[in-house]
Amino acid sequence: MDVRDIIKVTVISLGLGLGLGACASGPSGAGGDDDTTNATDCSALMGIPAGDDPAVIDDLEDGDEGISENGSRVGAWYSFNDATAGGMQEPSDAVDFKPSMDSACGMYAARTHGKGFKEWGAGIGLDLNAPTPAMGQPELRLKYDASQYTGIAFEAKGNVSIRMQIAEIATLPMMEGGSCVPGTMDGMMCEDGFGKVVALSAGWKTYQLPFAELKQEGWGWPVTFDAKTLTGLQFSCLQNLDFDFSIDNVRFY
Ligand SMILES: [Ca+2]
Repeated sequence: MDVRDIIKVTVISLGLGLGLGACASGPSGAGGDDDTTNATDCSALMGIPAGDDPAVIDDLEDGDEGISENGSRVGAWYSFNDATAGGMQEPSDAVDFKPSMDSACGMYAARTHGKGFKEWGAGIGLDLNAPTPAMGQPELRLKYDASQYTGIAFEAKGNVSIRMQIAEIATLPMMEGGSCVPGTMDGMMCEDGFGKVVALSAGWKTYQLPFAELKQEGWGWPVTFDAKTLTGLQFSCLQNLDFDFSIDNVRFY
């Protein structure tokens, strides 16, 4: 942690302590970073506690793996990867997801880093409607109606490009609660959700992705995007990368 970070942390702490917009240093910033012109405007994001805004999916500020329990959503963050032998990802997909203390605004964000994945890569995701199943029942991902919204917004930073992808009933395998029958050939796979690639940078930036701009990649069953049947979101990077990226303030807009 250099001096600038210590100053930042102090500003954040003061901002939180006083109930003011934390890290609201404004577009001019104090650090002289290259990204200040597109820097995240925390003053706009910190004014409304996540629990009071039905559009906020999660700001990570409760420090746990569960998303914000508002907007009738219930689910958790998780890590995933292509399971290459020797691949390393933190947080591991074998344990409950843990937020990191390096945030766009506030205290916590969802960070993942790792290397050694050679098939298709790794990432982190969250479910929008996955209630804890009753004893003995399978864990299913249920649909969430987001048709009142235009798209997904979030803050992110990192050393790679990531693809934000939406899971919906039509791309979710049947065994997980979807309607997709997994095939074995190209063009007949499940989980080819609608998404878009964005290039990240070293400083936090705000990304806003309208549903209308999202596309499937083409290796799975072609389906129709239906904002009434979303099951989750994923943020992933490709294979053969030494990756480190963070996501915060995931929200509908
Ligand atoms: Ca946060």
